[in-house]
Amino acid sequence: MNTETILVSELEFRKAGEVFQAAKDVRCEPAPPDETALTAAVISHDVRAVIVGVAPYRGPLYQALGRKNGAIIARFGVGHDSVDKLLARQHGIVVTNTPGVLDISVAEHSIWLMGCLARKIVQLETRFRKGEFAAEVGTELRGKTLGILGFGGIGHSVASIAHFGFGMKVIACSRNKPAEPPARFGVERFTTDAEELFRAADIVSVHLPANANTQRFVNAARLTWLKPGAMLINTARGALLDEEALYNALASGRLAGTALDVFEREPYVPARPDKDLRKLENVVLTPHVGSNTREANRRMAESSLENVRCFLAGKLDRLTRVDQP
Ligand code: 8YV
Repeated sequence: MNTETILVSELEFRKAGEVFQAAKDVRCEPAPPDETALTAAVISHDVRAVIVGVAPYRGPLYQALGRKNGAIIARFGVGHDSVDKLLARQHGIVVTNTPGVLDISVAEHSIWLMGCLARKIVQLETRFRKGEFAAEVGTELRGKTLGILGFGGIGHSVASIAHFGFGMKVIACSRNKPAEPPARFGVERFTTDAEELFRAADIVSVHLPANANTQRFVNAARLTWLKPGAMLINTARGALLDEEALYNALASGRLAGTALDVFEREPYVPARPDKDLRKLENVVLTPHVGSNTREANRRMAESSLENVRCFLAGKLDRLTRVDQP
């Protein structure tokens, strides 16, 4: 029997090469992530399974995979806004993700960003390297209110670390009532009303999924609900935030600081050249690395590969599917 080939987008292949190379029952091949090149590779290798990162797939890939009698797009990661589920269904393609396995990594990154903002680590370090030995007054986290917008697995982990580790008061907001009591994760107040969260928080950390309902959820109007001097962190998706409105809130001094790991356009391109977040001092920026740890990369590789293996074995009930409406 021929060993089935799975195409893995290059960055993800590099992140967990040891997992993909160790697979013996399937042959994992790195492939370029952009849609045109990946589509060409799907056709030339005649594959029905791809493992992909966050690059967007809008059309040709589905047609190419749809030529097979059943195919799978397996996300290496949890967010699946980059995959068009409607198109996938129309072409008989299953879409899966890897929930849970990266929660701790993204949560820890959110916490490090919060620490950088609270103690102005980046400004201090930048000046230090320029030869200045100049202090900045920071803020303690203990007793401050952290608003967690979006209370899934990552939000749960951030809440636990912030409350049980730093003694923060945590308020969490989600459209859905949580399955487990929020107090178990250190949440003092749970609400379905985002305005309540924005008005109460000293720091807001965004953990919503990106979809049609959450597009630019953090917009100019909602930013005005924040207390003067509040801080905002986004490690979820750039699409959740209006970057121009955020720039204005920071430049006017209304917000004390922001830390972003995700952007409306990646690699980052400012919303407008005169609204470049990189020009502001009170901003900490990282290049979408929240989940990028050795541990989470390995788990995402194993989990995405497991989805593909189950798909190929016809065990569809074992998949973490996200293509259903
Ligand atoms: C990427 C992410 O999947 O899980 C997500 O939704 O945004 C990331 O973890 C990962 O970086 C792809 O390599």
